[in-house]
Amino acid sequence: MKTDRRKLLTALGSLGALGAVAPWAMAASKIKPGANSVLIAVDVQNCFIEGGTLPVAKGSEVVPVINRISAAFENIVVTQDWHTQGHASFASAYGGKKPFETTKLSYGTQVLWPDHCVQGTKDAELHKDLALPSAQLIIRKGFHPKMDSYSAFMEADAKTATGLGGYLKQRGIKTVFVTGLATDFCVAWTAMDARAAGFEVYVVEDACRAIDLNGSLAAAWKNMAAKGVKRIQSDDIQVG
Ligand code: VGL
Ligand code: ZN
Repeated sequence: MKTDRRKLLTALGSLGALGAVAPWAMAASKIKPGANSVLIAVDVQNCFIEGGTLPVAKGSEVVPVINRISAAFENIVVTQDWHTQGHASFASAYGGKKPFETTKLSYGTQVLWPDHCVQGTKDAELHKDLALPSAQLIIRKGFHPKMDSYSAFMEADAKTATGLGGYLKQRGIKTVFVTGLATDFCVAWTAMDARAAGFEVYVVEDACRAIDLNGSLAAAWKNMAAKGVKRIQSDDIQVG
């Protein structure tokens, strides 16, 4: 009886040891971005950070997360929301409209925003701590005065391409990891359009922050899941 018990304890001990090994063993199951993967850092600009014109709550928290995981990527693309003055997505362009109300434009319903990310302004610059020196392309979007572009692939009419899809395809990219601001607008639309263009798509949740307007965050995750976008955490990625 006594020895059986000791045997049992020894067996449990080995299980414990196995348990200790588990995190190491699990490293093998992390996602390792390959030469045909790209990291997209969406709109990590002053406008979307505390102190900017359209601040996303805790927006600056994405910066260290994106910087950290960037070491896992050979290919990096950065986007910038890049509006003309008096852009059609600005509430100020319409008499009697306030920010966060909507209006109908030729391509459908447009949320109206405070003036933000105007071309060439400090507000439209990338966050000073975003450290992605190996990024190969900066793609600017939303520059047509009468049309918005949340997505880095397709403008709001769903017909006008930014060129990013062609660029990535010509470079042999198959898998896209989306990070940045804001989860429920530019990140979500970029991720869904990447799927529509045939890429495998991951959104790195803790490398994004949301605006969350009238339930837009929950709706965005639902719509992304329906299109086959995979939701992961930065810790799921093998870095180094
Ligand atoms: C964005 C609202 C308006 C974004 C851009 O980057 O998510 N949101 N313009
Ligand atoms: Zn915008």
